Amino acid sequence: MKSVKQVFVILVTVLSLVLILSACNSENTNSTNENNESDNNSEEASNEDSSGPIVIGFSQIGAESGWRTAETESIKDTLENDPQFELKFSDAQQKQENQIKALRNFIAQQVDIIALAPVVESGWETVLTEAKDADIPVILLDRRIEVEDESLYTSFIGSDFILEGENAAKELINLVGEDVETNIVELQGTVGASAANDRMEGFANIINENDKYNIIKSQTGEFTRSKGKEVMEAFLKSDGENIDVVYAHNDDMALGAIQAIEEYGLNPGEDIKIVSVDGISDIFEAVIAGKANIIVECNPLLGPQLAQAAKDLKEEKEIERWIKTEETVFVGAEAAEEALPDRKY
Ligand code: GZL
Repeated sequence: MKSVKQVFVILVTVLSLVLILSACNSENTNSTNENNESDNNSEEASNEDSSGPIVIGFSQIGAESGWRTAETESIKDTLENDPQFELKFSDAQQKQENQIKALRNFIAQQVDIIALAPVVESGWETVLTEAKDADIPVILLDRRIEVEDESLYTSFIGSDFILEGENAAKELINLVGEDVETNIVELQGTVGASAANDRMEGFANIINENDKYNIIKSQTGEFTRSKGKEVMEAFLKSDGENIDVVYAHNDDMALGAIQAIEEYGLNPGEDIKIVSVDGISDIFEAVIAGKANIIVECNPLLGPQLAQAAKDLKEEKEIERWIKTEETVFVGAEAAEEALPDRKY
C-alpha cells in the first residue's frame, strides 16, 4: 500500500510532466504558427512573384509634338527597363476612335492597369465603364476628361493648365507693360483637348482684366509646327502690322509661327513677342537667339509618377486623385541660357 507521501510525489511528478508537455506543445504551436506565418509570407511573396509583373496598357495620343515624344520616351524608359512592369503601348495617331479600340484591347487582355492620355475631354463614358466593369483601374496622363461618374478613373497625373495660361498672361503683361495697347493672336491646341481649353481659359482670365490687351484672333494650330505656321501665315496676311504678340498653347506651334513671321519679313521676339507653353529645348534655343520671349514649362516626364502610382495601386494603397507636376516659367535669353544645360527634353 503506497504511503500518502508516495502518492503525493507521484501526483506532483505527473502534474509537472503534464505542465512541461503542454508548454512544449504551445511552443510548437507558436513555432508552427510562426512557420505558418513565414509559410504565408513566403507564399504571399511567391504569390507576388508568381503573379508576375504589373501589366500596364498605355494608350498614347500620337507624336504630334516634341513634348509628346518626350512623354512617350519617359514612360517607355521607366516601364520597359523595370522587371516589375510589362508595358503594352498603343499610338492612336491623334484619333479618339483608335484610343477607344486600344482600351477595348487592353480590357480583353485583362491588363492590370490602363493608362490613357485622352486626345479630347469628351466621349469616354462607354469604354471607361467597360474598364470599370472589368475591374481595371484607369490612370489619366497629361490631359483630363469630362465624365459624370468621377469613379471612371482613379487618378490624373498632369499639369494645371489653367495656371499655365494665367502665368503666360501675367508674364506677358510684366514684359510689355500694363498700359500698352497690345494685340494678341492665339494659336490654340487640339480642339476639345483639356490642355487647349484650360490654357485658353487661364490666359483669358488675366487678359480680360486689362482693357489694353486684346485677343484679336484665336484658332487651332492642332499642337503641330506645320499647322501653327500655316495659321500664323493667315494671321499675318489679315492683320500683319497689327499683331504685337503670339500666345501659343505649345512650343511646336510657336516655332512654326516664328518661321512664318521671319518669312513675312518681321523679327519674332522683337516686332512680335512670342509666349509659349511646354519648354522643349528648341524653344529655349529660340529664346536665347532672341526669337521668342516667355516659356511656361509643362513637364512631360511622367514615367516615374506613373510607375509609382501603378505600384501603389497594386499594393492597394490610396493614390491622389490629382498627381500634379511641378513647373516654372522662364523669361528672356539669360534665364533660358542658364536653364538649357539642365533640360531633360
Ligand atoms: C500637355 C499635353 C500637350 C502639350 C502639347 O499635357 O497634353 O499636348 O502641351 C502636346 O505639346 O501636344
